[in-house]
Amino acid sequence: MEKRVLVLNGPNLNMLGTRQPEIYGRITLGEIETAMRDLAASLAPGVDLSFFQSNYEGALIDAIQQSMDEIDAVIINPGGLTHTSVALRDALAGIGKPVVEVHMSNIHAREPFRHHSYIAPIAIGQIAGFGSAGYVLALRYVIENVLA
Ligand code: DHK
Repeated sequence: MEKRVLVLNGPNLNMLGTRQPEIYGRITLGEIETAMRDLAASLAPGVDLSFFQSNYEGALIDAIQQSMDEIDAVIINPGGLTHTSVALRDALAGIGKPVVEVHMSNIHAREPFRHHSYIAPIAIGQIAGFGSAGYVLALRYVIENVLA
């Protein structure tokens, strides 16, 4: 049976490519999505990826709730909501699906307010600091260890 992975990106990640390239690099979100699709196609053609980015907390929560019956795992970079959103954490915990948290930058090496994640305790794990490779690593993990 086909497996589905929801890939969520929170506020400001639509600006990847031009936003603070010294921190986030020059790759765009579209290019990251292509790299993830390429990995899925080569590793697990039966795995379907759906992508959603929003600058709005509620829109992300709606997307999580609306897809809950159709997905097998979530890969999420919550952006700044990582450090603020109990509601996003509750939504992810509430659907009972495996979650992998991704960050482009090493949040633990940045400002102290970025060191805490509300999402990390309800995630399988967190990947931070590997730039766009983190998304691809997360997908590889999900395909080989969660969906297998
Ligand atoms: C992205 C953001 O937008 C920040 O608010 C986080 C995360 C870090 C990232 O590294 O991808 O603090």
